[in-house]
Amino acid sequence: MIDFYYAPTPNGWKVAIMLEESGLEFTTHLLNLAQGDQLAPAFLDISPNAKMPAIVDRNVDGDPVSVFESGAILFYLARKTGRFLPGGPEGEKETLEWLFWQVGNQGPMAGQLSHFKNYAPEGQEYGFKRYLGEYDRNLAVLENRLEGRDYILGEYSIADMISFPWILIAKPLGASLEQFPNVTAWRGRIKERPAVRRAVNLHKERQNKGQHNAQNNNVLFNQSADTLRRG
Ligand SMILES: N[C@@H](CCC(=O)N[C@@H](CS)C(=O)NCC(=O)O)C(=O)O
Repeated sequence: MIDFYYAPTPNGWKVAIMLEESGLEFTTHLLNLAQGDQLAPAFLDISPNAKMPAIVDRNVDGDPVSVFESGAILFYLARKTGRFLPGGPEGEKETLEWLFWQVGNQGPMAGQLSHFKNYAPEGQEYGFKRYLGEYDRNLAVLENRLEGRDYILGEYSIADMISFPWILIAKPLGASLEQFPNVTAWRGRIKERPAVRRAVNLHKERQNKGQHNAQNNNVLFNQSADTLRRG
């Protein structure tokens, strides 16, 4: 059994997709990020960056194994199941390149774009434009990579699972996929997978639809070092 610490956001979907695709048994622990569940000491022991997704794998010989950061979790689960991870040293190297690309580039830029589009106080045009440009730049990287390929590594893999969620919601982020036909076709192929649909619907009713924002929530939106160094 795997304990899955989750909230219904693109970063949460990445791991939900892998768990659904691989058929591993899991229990979902729904975090209320707006209320600060991610700051609870017991959760920090699992995820010291105070963010979900995170897992605790109890189906192991010996002590349970905790993993935080979506890229590390997907890699761990792909290794555990022997699935969605292209083989050989070259396959593993390319998988790591695209996992790191996502968590170091596409993810943070899309996250900031989402912040300026959905949660920042009015009048932050520069921030919105900067991150829209960066989001688009990463779309171009993906568009080029998908030229002549159905999936990022040729076959469907954890590299697609990690990159798909922030592309799924391009429109609500204020971006357009019009200039990116390869990305549009890839997004369509992944979106129709039953496991992906189940993952994206996991606790959909608990999504933040703008009710918590930078002006009314100081737990999720106005953090500083003090957030993690109290007491
Ligand atoms: N690099 C991390 C990003 C995870 C992340 O940003 N999670 C957000 C939700 S989408 C979170 O838990 N936020 C809580 C907070 O910032 O306090 C990953 O890919 O796992």
